Amino acid sequence: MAKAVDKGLVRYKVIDIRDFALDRHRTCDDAPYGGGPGMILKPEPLAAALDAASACGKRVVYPTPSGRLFNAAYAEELVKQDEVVLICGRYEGIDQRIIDLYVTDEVSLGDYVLSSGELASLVIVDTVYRLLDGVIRKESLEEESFTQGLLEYPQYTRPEIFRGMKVPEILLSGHHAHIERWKREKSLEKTRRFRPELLGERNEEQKEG
Ligand code: 6GU
Repeated sequence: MAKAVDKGLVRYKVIDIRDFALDRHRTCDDAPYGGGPGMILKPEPLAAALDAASACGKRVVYPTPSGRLFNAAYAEELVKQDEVVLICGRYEGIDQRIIDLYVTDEVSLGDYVLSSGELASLVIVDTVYRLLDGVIRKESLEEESFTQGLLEYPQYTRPEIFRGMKVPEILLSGHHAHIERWKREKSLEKTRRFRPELLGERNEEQKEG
């Protein structure tokens, strides 16, 4: 991403909510009302930090395991925004009133729990910035959208023989149509093996389309 920043394609600002704490200990968390484990980020410092980011009226994304699933289609939607505010939660989460007042999108990366909202936010940032015009070659993105719905086929580079293992003959043949068919077959094989539900979804789409 540093390259994209140097090229002027992306700007980012990191805000430390502790700078907006109200006491001399710079406290930003407290125990949950109603009991339960862990600590919750207090609303006042977070609200002040969001105001400093002029969050009102902007897309405000809160990465949380209890959100909607993050995927490529959602990343395509985010990249259209001029500005996105990401809230990095910690511990058990943030006060619900911050969600009610500021958050437009609650987004989960998958069915597991990360301790760090920072890490989740960085995953989202990384997925979105590379979709900006000029960050990566158009062909790479087109290839991705072409294979969308299928997993990537296996890739090889030189040398032709590595530890006795040879690159599939067809990739050396120069026969473009055969190579494309091979890639598609391998993609299908891999998808069937690791993500069979994706093939189901594709069939649904084809029926509807
Ligand atoms: Cl978005 N945040 C955290 N903390 N854990 C997660 C997640 C997000 N998505 C999956 N696990």
